Amino acid sequence: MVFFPGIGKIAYEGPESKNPLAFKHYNPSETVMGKTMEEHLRFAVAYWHTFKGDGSDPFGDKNMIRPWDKYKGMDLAKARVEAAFEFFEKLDVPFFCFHDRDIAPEGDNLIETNQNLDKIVAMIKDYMRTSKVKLLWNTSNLFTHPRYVHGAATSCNADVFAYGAAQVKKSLEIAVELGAENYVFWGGREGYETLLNTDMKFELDNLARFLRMAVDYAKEIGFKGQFLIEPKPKEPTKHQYDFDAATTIAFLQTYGLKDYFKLNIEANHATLAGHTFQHELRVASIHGMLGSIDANQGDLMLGWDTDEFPTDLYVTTLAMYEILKAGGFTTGGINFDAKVRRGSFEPEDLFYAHIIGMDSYAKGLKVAAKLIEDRVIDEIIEERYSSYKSGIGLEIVNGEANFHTLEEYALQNPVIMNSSGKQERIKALINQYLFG
Ligand code: XUL
Ligand code: CO
Repeated sequence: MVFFPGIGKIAYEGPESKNPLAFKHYNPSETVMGKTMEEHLRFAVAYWHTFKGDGSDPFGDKNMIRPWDKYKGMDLAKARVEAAFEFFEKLDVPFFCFHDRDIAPEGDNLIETNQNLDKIVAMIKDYMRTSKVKLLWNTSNLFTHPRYVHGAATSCNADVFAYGAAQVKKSLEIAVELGAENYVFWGGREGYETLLNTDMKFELDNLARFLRMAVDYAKEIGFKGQFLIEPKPKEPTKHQYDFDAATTIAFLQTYGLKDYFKLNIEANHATLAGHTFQHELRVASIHGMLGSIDANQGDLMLGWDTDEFPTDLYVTTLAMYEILKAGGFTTGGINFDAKVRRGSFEPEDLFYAHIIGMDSYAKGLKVAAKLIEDRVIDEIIEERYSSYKSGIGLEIVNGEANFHTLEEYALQNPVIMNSSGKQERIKALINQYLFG
């Protein structure tokens, strides 16, 4: 069956095109800094928002028009796979991502649930044989089912810990089966609602135990992909343990797990944590832990995860700047953890949303590459810290200074000259690169 009739392959038509179903900036084969755009950006469609999102919110029932909705149960799961691969091909996107429960429904027990998964995984594998689309990452949904009310690895109930472990075990086997390039841990309900009933230290110890078991099992079954943790500060819990990049890195370091993980940084999670996306990318990057990104954007007027498709060119440019500076993606990529608005309920809106997201990142990539090639920001930074290149600054950096020598120096230099940070001048430069 054709799920998106009337829509052909989305082609690159250039910045002047008036065709809403064409790329204006994303030209997969165009080379930027020695790699094609397709290789740089490694776009992925998020299965949950695009093929399961129904538009429902706390105030309204589902309203999305989806051609696969006439099916039920496993037939619906199969129809979604068909629709997904049609969508991937038409959009010419090289990757996708899913949670276990996105692709197949839960059965009456774990055995039945895993049998459902096996059927759909076999079908996906079959599609992947003839398609160029690969699995950027998969993950386990350890938050929707009522059993996860108090979390999974950090639940107060050991039976829930065990069930979550069984679920991740199965997901890792699926990751091997489908050749996933990464496996993501987003701490769904790993956090707390109130410290009055929470043993925080014990829950963190358990989270580390859980992750250690995952590392061991991945080794046992030969999973070669990269483990990623996706920080988020709140929602659904009041306080999520993987609050932000710095907290997550400190946690991994404390428990001796740092070498086994990188981070999947999500734009909207960064802003919920009170950081810019660029900040979170920089923190991950300077610790050598920038793995992948979930590309979306929040609404600064709203305090929750709105998961909008990315359209803000300033943000996409600075994100691509950080990613290029970190050496670009290796196993990671750009996953659109984004959903169309409730008002955008027609199937075609799924295409418009991905096109603007892909174009926004393609434009961001081009501008960021130009900023790097012209050494615009590099020169500003070099100049700004130049006092550490010689004299007393170099002595500090080389470990040749101490409080005695620094006091002696300060006594001889009573007049200190500072230079302007030139923030407005720098932003003007970036605007020139963005808008020509
Ligand atoms: C939730 C979120 C998740 C993860 C995968 O805010 O971002 O969809 O990306 O579990
Ligand atoms: Co996400």
